[in-house]
Amino acid sequence: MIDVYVTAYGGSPNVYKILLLLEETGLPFQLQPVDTSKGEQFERDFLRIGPNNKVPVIVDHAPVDGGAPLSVFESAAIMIYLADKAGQFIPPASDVRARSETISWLVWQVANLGPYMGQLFHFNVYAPEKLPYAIKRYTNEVGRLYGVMERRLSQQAWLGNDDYSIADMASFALTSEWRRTGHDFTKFPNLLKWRDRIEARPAYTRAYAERDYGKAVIGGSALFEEGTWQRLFQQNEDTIARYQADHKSA
Ligand SMILES: N[C@@H](CCC(=O)N[C@@H](CS)C(=O)NCC(=O)O)C(=O)O
Repeated sequence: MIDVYVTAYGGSPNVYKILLLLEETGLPFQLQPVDTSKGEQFERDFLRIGPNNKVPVIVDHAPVDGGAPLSVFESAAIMIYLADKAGQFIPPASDVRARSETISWLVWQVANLGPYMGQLFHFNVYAPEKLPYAIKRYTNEVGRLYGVMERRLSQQAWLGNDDYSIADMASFALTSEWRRTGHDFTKFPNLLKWRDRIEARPAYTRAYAERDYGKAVIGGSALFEEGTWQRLFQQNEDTIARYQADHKSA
């Protein structure tokens, strides 16, 4: 059994990446909600498995070496671990070219599309002041990144190599947010066709619509509630110590 630590209020693209993969592979898993709006990601027990105080994190209770439960944090690392375990959606180590292409496009997502979209939403939606320079800067950069995907997908069906892989799942999971970025998608026809192909897969429906996680509050107006906004968007180097001092048992 694999425990998957997820946001309690649903809606996290980084969590959906993992659910998409698990639903495709059929590996047994169960969700462990972490209420990041209340600060549960700062608790000692969680930090032992998720030292970056973010979800997703997994704990595999039956790792292939037969040893103690094994934890993995960071969505890309989790995807590589699970795909290797299942022997699916990532080329094997012996196929050096296809594997390195797949990992390049996976890392491209976590190093580029994810953080820049995150900043764009922050300045568009969550920032108390509307800063035109920041909004323009991140809108431009996200547009550039859509262009990078569009060029790749005009040359081949999938981002990584010849087959649907963890590289596609990772970038796809950001699609739930695409409607909110304000870009003109008529410029990215191949990207839209790629998205439709993934949405036609039964694993997509299971991950997004059938599980309780998919049915939870999407995006969460909860994020604007008293204290939550500060806990999520005003973190600094003192946050964990302050939280643990205020919650002695944590
Ligand atoms: N680079 C991380 C990003 C994970 C991330 O941003 N997680 C968010 C939810 S989508 C989170 O746990 N936020 C809680 C916090 O920042 O305290 C990954 O790819 O796994």
